[in-house]
Amino acid sequence: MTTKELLLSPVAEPAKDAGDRITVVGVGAVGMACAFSILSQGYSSDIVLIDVVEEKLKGEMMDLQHGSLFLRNPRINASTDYAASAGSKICIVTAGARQQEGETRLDLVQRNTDIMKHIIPPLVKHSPDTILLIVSNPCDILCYVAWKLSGLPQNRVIGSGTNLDTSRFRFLIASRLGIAPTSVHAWIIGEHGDSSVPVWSGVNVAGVRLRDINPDIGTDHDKENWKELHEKVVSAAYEVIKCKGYTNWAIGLSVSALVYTMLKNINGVHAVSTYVRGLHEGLDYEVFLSVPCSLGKNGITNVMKQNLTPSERCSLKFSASAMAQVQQGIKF
Ligand code: 6V0
Repeated sequence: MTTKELLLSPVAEPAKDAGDRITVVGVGAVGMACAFSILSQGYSSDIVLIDVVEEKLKGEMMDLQHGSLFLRNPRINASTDYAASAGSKICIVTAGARQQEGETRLDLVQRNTDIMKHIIPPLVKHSPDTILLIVSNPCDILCYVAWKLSGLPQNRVIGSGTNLDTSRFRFLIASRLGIAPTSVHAWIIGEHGDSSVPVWSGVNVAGVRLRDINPDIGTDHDKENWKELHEKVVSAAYEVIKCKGYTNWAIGLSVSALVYTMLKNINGVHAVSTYVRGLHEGLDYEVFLSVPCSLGKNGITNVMKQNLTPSERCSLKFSASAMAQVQQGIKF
């Protein structure tokens, strides 16, 4: 008899898994920040890493496994074979090229569409009931691409979208006011990128709308120039990339927050990229853009119809037409 047989007296077969498997495709700076964020906060006990670079995959898997004692005894696997991802509740896609200094997110579109063609079909084959959470850029357009490639319903193809931009926005407003970011209620919607839309008309603290006390807030006429905070949100990624080469921690944390609300069926409201055709007046394009959505086990359960001002609606429409134009040039 082996030591194991001498020690353990079997009673029943252990269950195959814990039912909270999350797959992360792409073990670059962003994928690993997502995985680390999910694991360190104990949101899932079963993480699978997928990439095409075998050595890197093995190194990342081993490095995380060696921290198991300080996590909550999660199961951490890695493979180049998508069969390892079977039965995933959520598949987070972070694989692909990233912006180099001076490049916009839209510059990446065809390169990353081609990569999606290798990733989405096998993911869905092994996890037909999964929720796809697209993080690779340009996030909104790749979400549309993933929706087309996967054949999944709209509620189960989600882009991390402006959840991150919203966090940046709330942080910047909070810093100016000297209060906590969680106490500032503000939304960035539209493209996760240069044409994102700050919903200044709804920014409030404790129910006090800042526009009621400063009617010019967010406009060119505002003497206090709050508008610059949105400009800082738009330039944030460019600035971080200039300083350290890539962004990863904030996106990792924002993705893990989405995973938490879906896996635990919380129905929390986040700005994520979803199919928006017909949602607001003038949104006549078949595109994915971020709007506040409630998220649960079935993915997107509701879309919040915000009371946008005519100028906010116009900006959102501009975002949509920009996405539609880029989509026309995609080769599937
Ligand atoms: P990275 O560090 O270069 O990692 C990319 C990873 O993808 C590498 O490990 C590659 O080996 C892997 N990869 C490439 N092709 C495939 C494939 N066919 N199958 C599986 N794996 C593959 O990039 P980084 O992690 O910094 O960025 C990844 C993506 O996230 C880029 O498109 C970024 O632009 C995007 N980001 C999106 C953000 C968002 O808010 N949505 C934020 C930051 C970055």
